[in-house]
Amino acid sequence: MRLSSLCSLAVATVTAFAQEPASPPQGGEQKATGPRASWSRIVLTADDKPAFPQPPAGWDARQDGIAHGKLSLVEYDSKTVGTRRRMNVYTPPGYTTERKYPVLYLLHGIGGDETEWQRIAQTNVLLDNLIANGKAVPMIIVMPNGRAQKDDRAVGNVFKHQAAFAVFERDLLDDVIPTIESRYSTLADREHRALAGLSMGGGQALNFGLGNLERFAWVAGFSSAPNTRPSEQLLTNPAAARQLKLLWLSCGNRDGLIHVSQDVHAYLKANGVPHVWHVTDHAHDAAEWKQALYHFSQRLFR
Ligand code: FER
Repeated sequence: MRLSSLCSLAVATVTAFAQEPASPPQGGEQKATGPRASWSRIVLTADDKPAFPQPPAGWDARQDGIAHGKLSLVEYDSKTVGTRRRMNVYTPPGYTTERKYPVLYLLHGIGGDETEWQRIAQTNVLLDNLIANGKAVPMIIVMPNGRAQKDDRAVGNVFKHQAAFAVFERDLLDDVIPTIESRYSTLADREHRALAGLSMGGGQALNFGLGNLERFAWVAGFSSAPNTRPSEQLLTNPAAARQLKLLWLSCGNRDGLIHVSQDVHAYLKANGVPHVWHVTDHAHDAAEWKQALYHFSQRLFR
């Protein structure tokens, strides 16, 4: 599926299949402990502003005069799903087994798969440019398929795949990460392992990252979807989040899901948990996620 059509598809699908209210609920009024509302009226607060400037010219253009990393579609046997699954892996320019690299696990949205990040953000181009300019640490980026079910293609009513997005916690921890750490030259400790995602993948990254602080020291939700656990369940012990090197929330101010991230930001702020809250003028779209990855990846593993 083309991501450019995801937003309208998601809205249409929610209306058609998920029995969401025909008129959106009032933003900011949903209870933090109940299931999260879906697309809602946008109510912005004074905190909802950019933490970073717009990327400079050329940031997303392929440059010929620099060293390039490599993309590989990697197969692995998933004990969790009982099938052979695929992930897209970026290795940085000059990747060598004589060094060990930190790893960013980067998760897609509800209509995506292991190819989505590459298609919408040209992950390799962004990272090649940042690494060439010394703005990002050379890292491996793993883009798995977050729909942990036997047929993991993004076809049909993708909102029916929500349970599989939760099952993916086991696939990630028990299958994906061990596969990567056995086949690549990695720094295999929490301080060199990051988890981020967009929308449905943002919810996964927050749920799994904050639920497994002993595994991840860098956690980011981009435009996180309503699969994000209510804040009190997401982070039962706010003091424990101080072990994180970076906790990141970002969203576009034209995104009807911004209430999800606003709730988490408010909870973190009320509990004194350090985090980034980066709000741009984008909607629930690729432009938002691309610049989020650009800014987030520069702050990783430092
Ligand atoms: C929802 C609306 C949107 C939802 C998920 C999404 C789980 C995900 C959107 C995306 O990944 O782009 O109500 O519920």
